[in-house]
Amino acid sequence: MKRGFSISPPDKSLIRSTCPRDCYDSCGIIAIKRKGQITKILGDPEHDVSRGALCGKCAKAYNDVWRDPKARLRTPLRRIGSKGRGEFQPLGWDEAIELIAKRLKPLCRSDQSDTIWHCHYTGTNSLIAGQFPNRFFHAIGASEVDPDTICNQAGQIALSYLFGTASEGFDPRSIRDAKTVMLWGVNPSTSAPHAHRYWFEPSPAFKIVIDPVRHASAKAADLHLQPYPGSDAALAFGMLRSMQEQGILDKDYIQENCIGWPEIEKLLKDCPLGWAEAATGVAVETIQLAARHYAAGPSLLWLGQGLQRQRKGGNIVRAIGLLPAASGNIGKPGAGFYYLNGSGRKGIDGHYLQGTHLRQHPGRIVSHMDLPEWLADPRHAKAIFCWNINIAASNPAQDALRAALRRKELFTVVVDLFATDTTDFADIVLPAASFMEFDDIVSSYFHLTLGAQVKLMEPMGDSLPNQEIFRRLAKAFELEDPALYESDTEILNTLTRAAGIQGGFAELAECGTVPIFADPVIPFADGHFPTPSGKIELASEAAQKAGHPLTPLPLFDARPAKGYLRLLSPSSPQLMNSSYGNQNWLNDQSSQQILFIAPADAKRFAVNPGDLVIAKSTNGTIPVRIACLEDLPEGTALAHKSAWPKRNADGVNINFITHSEKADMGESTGIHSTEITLMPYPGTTVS
Ligand SMILES: Nc1nc2c(c(=O)[nH]1)N[C@H]1C(S)=C(S)[C@@H](COP(=O)(O)OP(=O)(O)OC[C@H]3O[C@@H](n4cnc5c(=O)[nH]c(N)nc54)[C@H](O)[C@@H]3O)O[C@H]1N2
Ligand SMILES: Nc1nc2c(c(=O)[nH]1)N[C@H]1C(S)=C(S)[C@@H](COP(=O)(O)OP(=O)(O)OC[C@H]3O[C@@H](n4cnc5c(=O)[nH]c(N)nc54)[C@H](O)[C@@H]3O)O[C@H]1N2
Ligand code: SF4
Ligand SMILES: [Mo]
Repeated sequence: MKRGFSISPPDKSLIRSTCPRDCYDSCGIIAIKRKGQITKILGDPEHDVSRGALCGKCAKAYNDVWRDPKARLRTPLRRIGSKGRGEFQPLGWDEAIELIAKRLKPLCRSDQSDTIWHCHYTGTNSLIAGQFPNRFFHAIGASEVDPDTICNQAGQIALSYLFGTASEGFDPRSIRDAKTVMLWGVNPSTSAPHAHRYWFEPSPAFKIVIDPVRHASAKAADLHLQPYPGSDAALAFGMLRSMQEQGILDKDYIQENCIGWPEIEKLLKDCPLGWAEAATGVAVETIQLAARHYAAGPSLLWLGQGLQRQRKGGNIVRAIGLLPAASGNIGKPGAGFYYLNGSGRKGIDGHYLQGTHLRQHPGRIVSHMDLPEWLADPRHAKAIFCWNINIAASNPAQDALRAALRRKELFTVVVDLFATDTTDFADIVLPAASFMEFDDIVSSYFHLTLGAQVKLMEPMGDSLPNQEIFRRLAKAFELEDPALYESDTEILNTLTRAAGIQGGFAELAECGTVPIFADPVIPFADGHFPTPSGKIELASEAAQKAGHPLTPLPLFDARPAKGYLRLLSPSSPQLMNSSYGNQNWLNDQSSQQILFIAPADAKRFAVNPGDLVIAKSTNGTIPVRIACLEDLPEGTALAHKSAWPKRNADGVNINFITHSEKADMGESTGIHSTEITLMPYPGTTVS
């Protein structure tokens, strides 16, 4: 497994590590160290994904704000101004931990530990820093904001009804056997730049992209289908109907592996291609062509996470999931679908990592979409911890959320690397060490690999890795379970050995990244699916029992009413969610929220590129700067997600107008179904 590189001259050393951002790529990193100091962070030239370069955003930030003592939080802080203003004074760790324990231990003792909330996601996606703190919250019986409801839960549930799991995706290496690759509602050119450049773009397979936005991955495709947002279930049924008409359904595969096909066939009667065109805006011939290429296979299908952040996102993913089943594009080389690749497949035991066994007094679990309401209620919320998350930038319906965070009695603790919009609301801020400052493991959710995150430098100031912070809290809370104090070394070795790396973490660190399987894995090759019936459940009684339709349905959203635009707010190429929102070069460019619209819509609203206008939704209004984009269909607006509101000239970002309406499954976000209208900026004469 060894991969050598020369280390010379003697004052210079190279250290391998892995990028732990919430990103499909999981790039390999090389740190150059001279005289004990990191001088440069680069992409590892020998790494299969990064091939010598990190993405632009990390290449900049890891050599700038992430290592800049002036930008980083270096000591615990205690609030001295009013909530939201970000005025603090420094504290020592002992004092900070004691203040928290003093305030919260009485709640635990008086059976009110479920009024202590914790809210976390993937600010760092490494295994220990990303999951160990759950042990503390399980042990005290805290309530949890259901993490995936901010991101991808609807799709997970939809795919679980069909296939029994959402986390056994295709192995990206199987692209070598694929004749067609179809990307549906995912934009790797932004959200997985290396997968776009080295995996998708150069593939000789026939490439189909289905996305309302003609982004760079769509431009690199052989065929781009540009449906109206929220109409994809109708498109999937249109493609199925076309396969039926062309006689290219895989009836043997359906017969052997699926239950519920007769119910789908009944639905297909009402899905003529003319109807699909009217519902989706995609021409009949294009639907036929896509259906032909996809069904012929072998075909890979990548279902994006953007796709399911829709009002009917669960139904959409479930409907698209019919395609690999009905065309037999599963369980053979070069075929399969992908949404997420879970670390469980690599031998990682999530229950062990998170200490599920510690959960003796389960608190509540509520959706991010309901967070403002819960936080606003003094009976149910007395305290909240936010760690690995920046809710005051990235959650929808900011006005309501911020009003709740401003509540005086809500004791708020925020753990982060930087002074974010969320730390501004904290009573106590705890400084986290960055991924460069401790060892950990990165389990890619695209590639079937594990990567070593290796300590490159000492923690900045007094900052500590998440896991150490929660060990200290456990001690102050006088908790006894040894799992709360397990050392990093022990966990790292347990995890690597469970994944089959016999030399433990040291061996992984030497290699950088290792593939867990020597050859491309073909999921479901044995025809067994972890559903109640063991087959693909095109019709699912489990779904029906949970209050959903028995099968996916050929539904599509109505177009926005006259004068309204559907707002998509996906990943920005320059930000990682809200991370890097404090890079100065970014803020110089985007100090006002940019709203892209189609030229025809600019004409309709009588606005010009560069105009400042007010964008209004049911959740509020913000000033936006108009830009025109030919790549958008009429009636659709695009604004990238999660710039730092406080770095914006107006103190806002797009999430001040996105709504918190839930998708149809998993109480998950339906953020891309927000509708907006445009109004004149006060003092201007836009019509
Ligand atoms: N409008 C709109 N909004 C969206 C979305 C959308 O599509 N549209 N997408 C949503 C999605 S998919 C997601 S995942 C969310 C995520 O949104 P965010 O919560 O903004 O996610 P990140 O920026 O990845 O990380 C959050 C914080 O973790 C911090 N962090 C990094 N490393 C560490 C560490 O080691 N310890 C600690 N304690 N903190 C660390 C970072 O500094 C950062 O402030 O945004 C959601 N918001
Ligand atoms: N640069 C960068 N990379 C990131 C992130 C980031 O913020 N910046 N965030 C990370 C995170 S947390 C996540 S979850 C992933 C998400 O990455 P992706 O899975 O790529 O998801 P998004 O970027 O949210 O949106 C992808 C596409 O979904 C499309 N879409 C929206 N609605 C519909 C619809 O109704 N139908 C169809 N067909 N398409 C639709 C949007 O137009 C967009 O092009 O990216 C990760 N990578
Ligand atoms: S954010 Fe993604 S693309 Fe950028 S360096 Fe990290 S893993 Fe690579
Ligand atoms: Mo996400």
